[in-house]
Amino acid sequence: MNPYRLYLVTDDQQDLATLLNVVEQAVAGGVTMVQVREKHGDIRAFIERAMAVKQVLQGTGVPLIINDRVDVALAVDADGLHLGQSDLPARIARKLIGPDKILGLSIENEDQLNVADQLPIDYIGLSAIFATPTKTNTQKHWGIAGLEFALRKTRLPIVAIGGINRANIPQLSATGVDGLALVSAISHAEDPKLAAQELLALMQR
Ligand code: TZP
Ligand code: MG
Repeated sequence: MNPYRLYLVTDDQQDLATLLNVVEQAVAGGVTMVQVREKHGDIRAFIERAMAVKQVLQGTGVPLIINDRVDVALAVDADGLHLGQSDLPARIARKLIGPDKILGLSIENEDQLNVADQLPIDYIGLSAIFATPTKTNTQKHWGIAGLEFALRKTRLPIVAIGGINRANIPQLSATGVDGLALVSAISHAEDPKLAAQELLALMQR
């Protein structure tokens, strides 16, 4: 099974109970991977939230990925780590986490895309596909044409992220992209389980 297919990235503005409910429901609805993304709290809080998400994922087969911080990924023995361009370099991170953990890297421009295949990473997060209020400090919006360009350019699986919702999923899926990563379309849905189910159904058409 393709683990990247429907990739939930958590919303760090949500309190722990809400976060855990979102993760539980989203997994029940078919989410295939979960990244804990914490941009505001301290490392201790990050570890606590990641540990709690890990417990929810226990036994589901859904991998837990940690955003940005190799120390947190190691502390909670996560399944993987997702790095940005200003985080630990991928080669160093790979040495620290070992060969078997999943390592993802955000790619924000064509120069970064050109060197991605030489890095010891498992997948690319192509950021950002569309403008999104969830992350406003993005370098560019790849759009559908940019996504198609990137898919031709790299041998690595690509996960599209940024502004993905029900309206644009058919177009995104038609590119053959490996996965779709979302924050708000699942985390802010009234019913995250139903949202995940509906998003997957749109991908299958
Ligand atoms: N990286 C690029 S865009 C983004 C991240 C973490 C946020 C995506 O959030 P949403 O709500 O799915 O647009
Ligand atoms: Mg990051």
